[in-house]
Amino acid sequence: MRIFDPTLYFITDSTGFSEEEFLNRVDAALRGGVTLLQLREKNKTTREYIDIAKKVHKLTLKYNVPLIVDDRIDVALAVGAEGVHLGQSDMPIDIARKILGDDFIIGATTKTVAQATEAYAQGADYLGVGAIYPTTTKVKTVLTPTQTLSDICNAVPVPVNAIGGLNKDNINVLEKIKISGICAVSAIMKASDVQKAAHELKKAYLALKGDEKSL
Ligand code: TZP
Ligand code: MG
Repeated sequence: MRIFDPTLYFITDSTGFSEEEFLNRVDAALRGGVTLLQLREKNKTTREYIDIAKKVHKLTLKYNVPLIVDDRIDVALAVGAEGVHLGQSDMPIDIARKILGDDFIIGATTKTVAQATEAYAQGADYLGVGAIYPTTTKVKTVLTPTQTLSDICNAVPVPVNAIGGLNKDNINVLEKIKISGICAVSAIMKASDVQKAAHELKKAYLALKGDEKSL
């Protein structure tokens, strides 16, 4: 079963935090109501990635939030994570689907309608599209026009999440676009009160979509 709620998709970044502080922040974000969590590590060895993934998975399981591992299907399998997120340079979605089976959540980064329809046809369960705004998070990306985001939403039946520089004060550009949720790194990870930041971002998004009842 691949049931997940993409409403508030928190993507972690451990840069600059001790492990204890990082895990405390992940826990606070979960308390604040994130509905999906991606562990994103770019500079760890495989062993380090597995070690932190196990610890994060313990937390996500406590809140019944699926854990998605960025880039690495081996790490996702090793820790029994619920999913993996694959970019355009990572393992192709159809091959990942063959390896991981039907129960695994597989997400894909796409920046064009062509990439989106291909990822969907190959078995992606959701798409991440952006960057909507410039971001301070370390990532190789370009800005994606909101029109392209909208076109992608209309082109595929799976959930599409907006990503990139999003915070509670700038998501209004997404109001009329048929996204299923938003992704955020810094707005949650670097907040002085992580739990509150997650809660307020979710509240702002649900208000924008006229769905405050879901809070
Ligand atoms: N892909 C496109 S933008 C981005 C990724 C991983 C980073 C988003 O981070 P932030 O801090 O929410 O702008
Ligand atoms: Mg990636």
